Amino acid sequence: MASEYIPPKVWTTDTETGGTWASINRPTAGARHEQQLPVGQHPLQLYSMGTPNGQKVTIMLEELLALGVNEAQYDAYLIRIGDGDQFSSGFVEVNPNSKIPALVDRSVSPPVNVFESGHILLYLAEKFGYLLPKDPANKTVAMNWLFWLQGSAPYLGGGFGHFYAYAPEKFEYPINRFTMETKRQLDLLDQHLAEHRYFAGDEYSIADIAIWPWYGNLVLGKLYDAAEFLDVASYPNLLRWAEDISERQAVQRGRIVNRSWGEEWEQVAERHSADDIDQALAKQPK
Ligand SMILES: N[C@@H](CCC(=O)N[C@@H](CS)C(=O)NCC(=O)O)C(=O)O
Repeated sequence: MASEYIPPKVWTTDTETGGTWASINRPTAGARHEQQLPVGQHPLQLYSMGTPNGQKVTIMLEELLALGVNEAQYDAYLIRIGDGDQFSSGFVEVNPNSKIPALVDRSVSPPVNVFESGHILLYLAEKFGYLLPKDPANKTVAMNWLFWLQGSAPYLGGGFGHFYAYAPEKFEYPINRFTMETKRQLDLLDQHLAEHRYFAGDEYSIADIAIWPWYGNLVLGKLYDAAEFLDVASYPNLLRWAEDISERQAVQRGRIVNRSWGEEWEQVAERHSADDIDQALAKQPK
């Protein structure tokens, strides 16, 4: 299998890579334009988009609200990453890595900036004292799987998803490589869930909230349209867990916040009160 491409001595940015997302990629970090972020009335300000990484945080916030934590009220503003909103000066001040989700906790003075979705889950779990096991052994298990997700999802998203769904052509080598790894991950999750109801045992936790938007959506056919290709029926325990979690009200609410695609009823571009989500869900076809 000969490749025509011979890497130059020094890579430069003038190569047209093509594919979805290519137009926003640059080899430099930092703000590209001046614009401040909007600020709403609630203690927590979320700047995000309803991708799997964004869904983690909105599901977490909806779970906290369902538990009666009123201090978890939040304003969620849509950051359109395809339009480069993550490169505004305001966003970069909150997250210098220019990736959604980013959270500002304005209940404390000075306000605290939190980035990296896994860290946002941990920050909220610790702040409010929910969704992270109290027992040290179970907490360790939850943290194992939370860190696992943060390290593993990029192979699913940046690897498999990119080459299967977004790349300008279907290249066999990377699709094989990342399908192999994705199926290994699915088998790992399936084996763990054969023995446990949730990732940290009997207790639903931030580990499940982190993993579901990626691997739950994937096996339910809601990510990359790849359920058949990956033969997801061969992971019955993972499917059972994914379906179980998708029935949670907070998951049904959180997954549609900051969403700008899909069915019209499920696009809650911004969330400022529970009513924004209630109104969308009321339009859901029965
Ligand atoms: N490790 C980060 C990953 C965040 C991430 O990759 N966000 C994507 C959307 S899912 C993004 O903002 N991409 C915009 C860009 O790369 O310019 C996290 O978990 O928060």
